[in-house]
Amino acid sequence: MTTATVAVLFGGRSSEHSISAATAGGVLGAIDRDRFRVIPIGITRDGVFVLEEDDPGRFRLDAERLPEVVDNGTRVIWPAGGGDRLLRVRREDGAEEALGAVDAVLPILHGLHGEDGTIQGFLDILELPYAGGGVLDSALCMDKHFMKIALEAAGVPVAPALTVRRARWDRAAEDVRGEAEGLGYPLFVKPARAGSSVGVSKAHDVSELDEAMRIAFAEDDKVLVEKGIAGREIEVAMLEGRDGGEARASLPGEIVLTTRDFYDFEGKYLGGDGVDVVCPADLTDEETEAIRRVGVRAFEAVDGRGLARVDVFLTDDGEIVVNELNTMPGFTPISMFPKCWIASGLTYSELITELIELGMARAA
Ligand code: G1L
Repeated sequence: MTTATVAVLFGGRSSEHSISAATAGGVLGAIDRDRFRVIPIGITRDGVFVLEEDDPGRFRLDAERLPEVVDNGTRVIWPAGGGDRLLRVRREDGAEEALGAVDAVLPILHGLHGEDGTIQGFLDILELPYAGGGVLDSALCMDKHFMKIALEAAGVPVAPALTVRRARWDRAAEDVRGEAEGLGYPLFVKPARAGSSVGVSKAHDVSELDEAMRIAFAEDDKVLVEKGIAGREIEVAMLEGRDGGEARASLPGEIVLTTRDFYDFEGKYLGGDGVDVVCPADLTDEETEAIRRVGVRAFEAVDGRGLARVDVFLTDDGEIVVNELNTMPGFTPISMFPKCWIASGLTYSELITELIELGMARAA
């Protein structure tokens, strides 16, 4: 078997720096070492690319301290472009060393410069193959306003919503309150471009709307006010098709809330208290197939590449409404995306292999 060299990129200038580092630790531990030689590249909170040790244990989440990429004095030197794939490192003493030709990059990054299409564009310019979403789907899905436009245009059912810019809220809040009333409470108020439920809250009536807007505007100056859809929260994991074939949908999973009002940041990352991630979800065969079809349509609507998690609501009437797509879903073995593929017959290691191979095949 030939081995490919994979640069694993993690950390970065994001509030989820540590989640990214801990996820990378898990990936370093699970990646198939018979097939891949790994070059771990950390990005500090200041945006410096440093060469990391190839040690999965360094970035464990269960430690007392959250894992963190620190400036160790090394500097990663990216290839020069034009087909050059040689990655190098400059050591603290100024000596430069070749690390090898990179066959694929695995970007495990969130937020700013992570999942917004910018790192993907950087890698496109360097002509380095990479796993996961491309420029367009990443950028589209980063912005809930534009994601919804793409889904609606493709005829994919989404929750009715209005987009409110800060200038309008400051100028004409009363008009916005009226339009919100028209959508009908409860409403979800979300920053357009913050990930992982940060700044999201639920307003049960107009008295709660102003506070929800204040919380959302603290994260972004564009906010979505969305009709709350009563239903089960079902998620389906998408993988790009192989050899030009149709995208593949996993068995759907379900976010089962036990004590929380909705699946917020704390529920997602800070312990499973009040939330269960279940896959496969308890669904009829018809429901399962309908959800998988919606997953494929949503993935195609945003020109999905590599992977995406498609989150939907399943209403009591059996209606499927797409809530959102996430091109950088949680990716520890207990996160929904891997869980769904594990339930569908892949191992965590095989899933990593598949994502890297899809990236390399796309570039070929
Ligand atoms: F494998 C992919 F597609 F490259 C990939 C990369 C990153 C899948 C999922 C993720 N997820 C994350 O990076 C994160 C959610 C852990 C970022 Cl904090």
